Amino acid sequence: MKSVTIAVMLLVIVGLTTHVHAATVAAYDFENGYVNTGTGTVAGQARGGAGIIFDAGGGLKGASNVLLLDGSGDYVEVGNGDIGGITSVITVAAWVKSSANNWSSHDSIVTRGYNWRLYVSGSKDGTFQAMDTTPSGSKVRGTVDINDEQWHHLAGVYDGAFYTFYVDGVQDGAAVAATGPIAQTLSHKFTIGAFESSGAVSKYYTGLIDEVRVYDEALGAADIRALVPEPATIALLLTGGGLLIRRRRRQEDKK
Ligand SMILES: [Ca+2]
Ligand SMILES: [Ca+2]
Repeated sequence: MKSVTIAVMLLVIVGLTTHVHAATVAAYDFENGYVNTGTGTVAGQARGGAGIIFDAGGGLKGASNVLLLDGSGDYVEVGNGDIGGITSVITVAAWVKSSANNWSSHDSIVTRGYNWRLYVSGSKDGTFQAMDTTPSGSKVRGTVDINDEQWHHLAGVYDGAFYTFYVDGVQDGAAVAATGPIAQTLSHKFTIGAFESSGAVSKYYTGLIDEVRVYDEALGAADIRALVPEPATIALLLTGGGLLIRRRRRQEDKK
């Protein structure tokens, strides 16, 4: 019995440390300029005075180079080269830090125009949306204030049946049911920190952005949690896993 318990605990640990299997189509970490370290190869182009600075991190995020956007014409333009094939499911994630965004104008974090977008709306909440999904205009909105000048990890997922939103590795708000394919309008470009549709750029983000990720799969809750390497979270999970195993053993003992 003891060996079974150890084996299950090892599985839990391996599950926590194993990298996500989904294809990371876009990965912009700003450690070597604007290169894409995912499966895609298109480097971003800094526009409007966007720059990269070293940031000491804070909260759950470690220190590293990050994108600095002044809210006045700054963004990173990528285009559609790497991500044209994302048609049915998607995950978009990024770290953000800000206290200065215009929520009513839907300032943008990571977008491909109206094809899909991670942005801010409502009362300072993160929002994720993909177009052409049914019902029309469906989206998921978080409830956590991400406009508090702290680093937050955001992730929006569309799996063909639901939109789900995560803040700092934890699901924020209820999942929203939706179906159908993701829009593929080529004139709406992949951009970081702004929104581009048919050549017109708007909705500039003000603040810091790092570790931008676009996956061509719908990541699950455990995958999202693994993107936020926080010791306390992992300890909590291990405790949870241990409790689960003990409960299961108790149930087995009763049989
Ligand atoms: Ca970085
Ligand atoms: Ca500027």
